[in-house]
Amino acid sequence: EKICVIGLGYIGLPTASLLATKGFEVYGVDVNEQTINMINCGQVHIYEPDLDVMVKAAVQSGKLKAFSEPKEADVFIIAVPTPFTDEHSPNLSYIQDAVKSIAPYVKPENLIILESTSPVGTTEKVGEWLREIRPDLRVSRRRDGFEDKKGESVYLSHCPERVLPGQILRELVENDRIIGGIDERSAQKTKALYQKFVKGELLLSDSRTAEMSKLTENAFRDVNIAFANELSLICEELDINVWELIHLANRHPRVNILQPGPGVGGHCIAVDPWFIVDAAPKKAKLIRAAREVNEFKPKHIVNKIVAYGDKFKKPVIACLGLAFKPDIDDLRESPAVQIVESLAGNPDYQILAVEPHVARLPQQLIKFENIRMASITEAIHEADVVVLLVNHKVFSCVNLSMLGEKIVIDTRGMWQ
Ligand code: SAJ
Repeated sequence: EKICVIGLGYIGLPTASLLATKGFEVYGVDVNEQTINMINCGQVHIYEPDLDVMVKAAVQSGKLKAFSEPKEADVFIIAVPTPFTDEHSPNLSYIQDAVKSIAPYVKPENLIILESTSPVGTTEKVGEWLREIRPDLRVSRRRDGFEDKKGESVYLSHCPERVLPGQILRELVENDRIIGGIDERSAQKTKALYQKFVKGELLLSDSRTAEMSKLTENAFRDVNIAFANELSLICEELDINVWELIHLANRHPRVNILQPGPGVGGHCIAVDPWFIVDAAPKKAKLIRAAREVNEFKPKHIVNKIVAYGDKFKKPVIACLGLAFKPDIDDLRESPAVQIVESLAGNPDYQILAVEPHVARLPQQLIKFENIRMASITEAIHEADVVVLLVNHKVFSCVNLSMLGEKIVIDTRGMWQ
């Protein structure tokens, strides 16, 4: 079977290389020439544990090849980003471009799977877009699948990715998957494919429920983190140690509070709940409030740092961690980066950024002359204020004697 994977990012590339190692002939497609060249040399453009080894094996076996344009295949998997606009509405242009790019190559009996996280109704839109470009094709519709004569249809489903960055290769195989067919036959076809590489259970549903399920999973986590973040703000006012409080409350058999932090980063949890709010603004009150609490948290941390920093004439501020969560190199939508960027707006501040997982500062921080990268020991030695932004394992080596009399703001409760 030939599979064409559109988008070779954090989801598309692991999926493409896994399929290749399972014996499928895989065409990976990406708009970035450099990405294509690197993959065809057996290299990776993103960091994810063990991904380099798998991509190398897949490319060397001849089963994975990267291209800038799709090719004819039996299955098309779309794994492109779904960002949001400034108004918090979903931007489906990447998915629409992916559909346009595969349209000339789609044949009857092909299966199209949308893996990108999508607002409710997107899979149906994919079908509509395809029908507009290729009126000659019979693309399965919601609830009318069985009316199509066998052999005529293009099948369509949504199978949202659910993997956790840092554990992608394991979770890709082990997680249960939701398969939302636009119709029953599309769901069955998709199940038959995923059965060949997924060990977890394959749960069949319709495309709208599958779309909402993915958004719900991330909104659930966001609301739970917001609860912890709100507690941290309340505890600050009431002079209570929030980490101790959560530790104690969690000893109740039915309480399991998550950890507060400097905000919620990454490109999923901070984005997906807005797709629910956008679709049902009057009803999604709690989900919106959670987003607002989590978005306020980085601003609150900045205010706290500034209150201490302003006690010094030209304060040196050590910021430990830039990634959006521990032990990864991913700086996308990171609250730590947002905090550092906001501090750097004050030219009187000298900022020492410590991020052992990346070699250089990200684009949005390079322009500031008052930020430079430093080692843990150098940054702590020189700093007036030490801010722990990410609980990377390496930062647990910092002990109280190293911090001495310095002002310490531990946003993750790591040094409690
Ligand atoms: N965070 C906290 N406190 C916590 C847990 C997390 O502040 O107690 C913060 C993290 O520091 C980070 C953010 O939340 O900034 C998100 O991190 P995460 O580890 O919760 O999730 P992601 O974004 O890496 O991956 C999530 C996962 N979704 C769920 O766990 C429901 C993953 O399974 C999804 O596949 C992924 O989103 C996605 O791509 O949608």
